[in-house]
Amino acid sequence: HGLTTALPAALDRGEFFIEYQPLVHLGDGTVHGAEALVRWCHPQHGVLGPDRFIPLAEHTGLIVPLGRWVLEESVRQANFWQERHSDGGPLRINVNLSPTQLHHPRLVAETVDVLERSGLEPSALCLEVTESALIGADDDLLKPLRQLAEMGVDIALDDFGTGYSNLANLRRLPVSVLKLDRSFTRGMQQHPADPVDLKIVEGIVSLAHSLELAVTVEGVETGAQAEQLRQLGCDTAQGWYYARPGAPDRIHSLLLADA
Ligand code: G
Ligand code: G
Ligand code: MN
Ligand code: NA
Repeated sequence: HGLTTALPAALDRGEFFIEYQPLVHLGDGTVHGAEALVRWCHPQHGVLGPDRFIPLAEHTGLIVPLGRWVLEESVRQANFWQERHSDGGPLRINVNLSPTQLHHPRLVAETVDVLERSGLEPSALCLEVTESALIGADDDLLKPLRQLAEMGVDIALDDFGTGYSNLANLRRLPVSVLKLDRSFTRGMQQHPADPVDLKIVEGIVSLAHSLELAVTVEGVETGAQAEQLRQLGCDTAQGWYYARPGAPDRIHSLLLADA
C-alpha cells in the first residue's frame, strides 16, 4: 500500500497537522475545550482524514511516534490558549489514543513528560479511548490509565454505545467522561425525535451521573438537538452546529467571544 510506506517520511517532513473541534457546555454554549483531530496533507492526494491513515499507522506501529507528536502539539496549543484566556477557567484538550498507544510501555512516562515540558496542568488533558479498545481489558491494560487518572488526567470513553460493554463494567474502568456516539444524536434529528433514542440517552445519562461520569454528546448538528440533549441532562457537546473541526485560530476567536 503506497500510503503505508509513505507514512514515516510524512511524519519527518511535517505533513501532518491538527484541526480542533470545540466542545461546549450545553448549559450556556461557552467553550469547554477542544478535540484534536489529526489530518495528513499528502503531496499528491491532498488532505486525508484520519480514517484513511490511522488504521495503517496502527498496523505498522507508526501510530506511536505520530500519536506522540499529536499529543505534544495539541498540549502545546492548549497551553497557549490557557495562558491567554486564564479568566475563563480551565480549557480542556481532548486527544485520541489508539489501542497500540494504550499498550505502549512508555505511555505514562511520555504523557507526564509532555505535560511537564508544556506547563499544562494534567486536569486540562482528556485522553479519549474507544469503548471497543477497553472491552475485556485486563488490569495490565487498565493500570497505565489508572495512573494517568490518579494524576488528574481525564479519561473519556469515546464512541460510547457502539461497543458491547456491560454498563455495570463501567465502574471498573478509570474513566470520568462518556462520549455518546453520534448514532444517538442522529435519532434526535428527526421530527419528532425517535422516542426510543430519547429513552436510551436518558438512561445512559442517569447511569453516567450516578457513577459521577460527565456526558459529552457528539454530532450535534441543530439547535433543536442541542436543546433536547440539554434537557436530557447531557453536560457538553460537540458538532457542526457549534463548529466543524478547524484551525487553532477558530478556538481562539470562540474564547474571545465568550470573554
Ligand atoms: O473527525 P474526523 O474525521 O477527523 O475523525 C475520524 C476519527 O479519527 C475519529 O474517530 C477520531 O477519534 C479519529 N482520530 C482523529 N485524530 C486522531 C488521532 O490523533 N489519533 C487517533 N488514534 N485517532 C484519531
Ligand atoms: O465519532 P468519531 O470520533 O469517529 O467521529 C469523528 C468524525 O465526525 C470526524 O470526521 C468529524 O469531522 C465528524 N463530525 C464532527 N462533528 C460532526 C457532526 O456534527 N456531524 C457529522 N455528521 N459529523 C461530525
Ligand atoms: Mn474522539
Ligand atoms: Na468519537
